[in-house]
Amino acid sequence: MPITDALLDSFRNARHVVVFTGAGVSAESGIPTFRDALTGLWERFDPAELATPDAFRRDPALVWGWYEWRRMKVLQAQPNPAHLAIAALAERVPKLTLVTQNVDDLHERAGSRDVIHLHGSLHAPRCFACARPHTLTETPEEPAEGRRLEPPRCQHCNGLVRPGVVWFGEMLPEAALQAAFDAAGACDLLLSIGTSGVVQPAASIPRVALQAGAVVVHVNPQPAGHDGRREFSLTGAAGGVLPDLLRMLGGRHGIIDGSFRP
Ligand code: BV8
Ligand code: ZN
Repeated sequence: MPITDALLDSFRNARHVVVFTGAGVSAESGIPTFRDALTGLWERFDPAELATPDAFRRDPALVWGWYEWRRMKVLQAQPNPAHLAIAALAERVPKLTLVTQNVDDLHERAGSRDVIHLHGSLHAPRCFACARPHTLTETPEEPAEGRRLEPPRCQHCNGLVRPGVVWFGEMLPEAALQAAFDAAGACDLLLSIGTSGVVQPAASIPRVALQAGAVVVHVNPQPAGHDGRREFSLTGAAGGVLPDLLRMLGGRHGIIDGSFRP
């Protein structure tokens, strides 16, 4: 569906916008989504299997190797025009709350502030036993196809260090989840970008906004919900659709050839 004047008006009149992102917003930075089949050492695994406390107990080196491989990919990646457009949009609207399911830091590296990470971060490892934070000194140099890698040990209790992400079957950080639901319930417009809307409770956030009377706009190459009244589906890659949206919103800020021109 094209970006209509009615939709642009909804953006212009919005006092509070929530931007809710999934793996698709980082796809154009070369970060595989969860839909993309795993490769190399992990190709025979389902991500939802690997991203569990049981998988880590069973084979810590397999799981730690996977996360260090992902952390390496993220450190080698750059924010893409979608991340930049979201950071620019925050300057264009009175209030913007950015909620992400992603464990990368590409939103922050694009200039977004106060990003709510529902599922944790690749850059916040902690001890699996005593939960104390652990500082990773070296930059991961993982072979392209990945490898098993023994997790480091906790300096305090010698426990195994685990990635600072929320695994399946684990509770989400209470404050982040509450802040996300509060924002969804109070916003005028929610932009849902690059998510398949499968993983709960995060996947309920767009519906909370819709039920609270907000306009919901999905950005995804895969068509999503669309009733033409308060729910819209902009089908396309976020790195193309979002700069277009910002350009059409016009005014001071614009994204020119991928880099933000103040
Ligand atoms: C919990 C961190 C309480 C780790 C992640 C209710 C019903 C059914 C099941 C459940 C339920 N409640 C809870 C569950 C269980 C489970 C769940 O939801 N399972 C699913 C599989 C059904 N939820 C949990 O376990 C949650 N915890 O409920 O705790 C509890 C506790 C104890 C006992 C009982 C209850 C914890 C869930 C969090 C798991 N951790 N990530 C890591 O990263 O390794 S989830 C992870 O997967 C991501 O963070 C993200 O949330 C999800 C992947 O989804 P997306 O981001 O949407 O990505 P995906 O690849 O799927 O899709 C990409 C999309 O982008 C596609 O649509 C594609 O078309 C699009 N796209 C592609 N390119 C582009 C694009 N879009 C735009 N531009 C492009 N260029
Ligand atoms: Zn410890």
